[in-house]
Amino acid sequence: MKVAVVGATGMVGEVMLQVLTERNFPVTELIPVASEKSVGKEIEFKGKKFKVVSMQTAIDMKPEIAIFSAGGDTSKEWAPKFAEVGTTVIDNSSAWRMDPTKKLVVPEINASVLTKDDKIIANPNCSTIQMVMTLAPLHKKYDIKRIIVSTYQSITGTGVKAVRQLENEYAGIQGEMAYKYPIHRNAIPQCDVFEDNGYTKEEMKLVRETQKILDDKTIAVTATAVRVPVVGGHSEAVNVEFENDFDVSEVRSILHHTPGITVQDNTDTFTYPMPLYAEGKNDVFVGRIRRDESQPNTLNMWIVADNLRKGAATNAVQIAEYLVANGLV
Ligand code: 11C
Repeated sequence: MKVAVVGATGMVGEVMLQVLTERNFPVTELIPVASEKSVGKEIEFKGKKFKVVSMQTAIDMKPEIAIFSAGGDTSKEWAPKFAEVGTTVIDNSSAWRMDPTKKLVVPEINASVLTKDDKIIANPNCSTIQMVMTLAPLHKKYDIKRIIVSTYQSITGTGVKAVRQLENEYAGIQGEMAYKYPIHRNAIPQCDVFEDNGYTKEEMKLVRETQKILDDKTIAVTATAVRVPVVGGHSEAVNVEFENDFDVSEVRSILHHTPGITVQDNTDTFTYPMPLYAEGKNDVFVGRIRRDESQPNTLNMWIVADNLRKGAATNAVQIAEYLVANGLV
């Protein structure tokens, strides 16, 4: 496969190259793409050096697959141009996710919706992916009515500028701010911009994307997304009310048998997921699984994943793997 990685020099792009290598994705020719100021720079992939090219050069090379991690505006402008030359685009931005003509895919859940005609495929938001990975098998069995989620999100979700802000604050250096407030020793109850309803865009992604991926508009979701000074991954406290009752040990067993999920749940041994240990891993980790004793048919869980891996690069590469395995590219 001739594969273009758009945004190859960014935080997600770098992890993308790692994941493509680790999973031995059949890349016969790598085309790293980045903004004009990075054109000509060299990046390393599988021990070889590759020169970063411009968007137009990459389109002229007609890759079979282009994985985009370059922001919504870039994707809106350039993804259709790749699609026009026959490239299948897997896009990490929010540009196409809620477009009814585009599929929003977490391979373990709904890869079967993909066809050869899907030339722009949307990768969901990181905080949505880890939540639906855990909820999809439970929805199938117990039927979800309502989800209340509070997130504790890694600064890597904002990008390299936020990592620099935290490092500067540790070192006591006054530098460029990614956030309106200090992040060191803080928790900022704002991820992304505010919408008219008083929720942030990140919170509304959890609502809209969950309903689209689980293909069920009746699922009620309410979210509070918070940025914390953590780098390893996003954590989520999820309270989920089902139509039907469940057995907690059966819930644990269902999750234990779900590919892509690791259950870490033992109060005797103080075992539960934490972002420090999720960093660099492809799985979604779940623990603190317990009944909400305040109302019927309701469960509490704590879900953690590396937002740059399963929340972005790994999910995108898994989509590419599905396309190849099923002859869709
Ligand atoms: C964050 N979830 O942690 C965001 C980053 O819609 O793809 C990814 C934004 C997106 O801030």
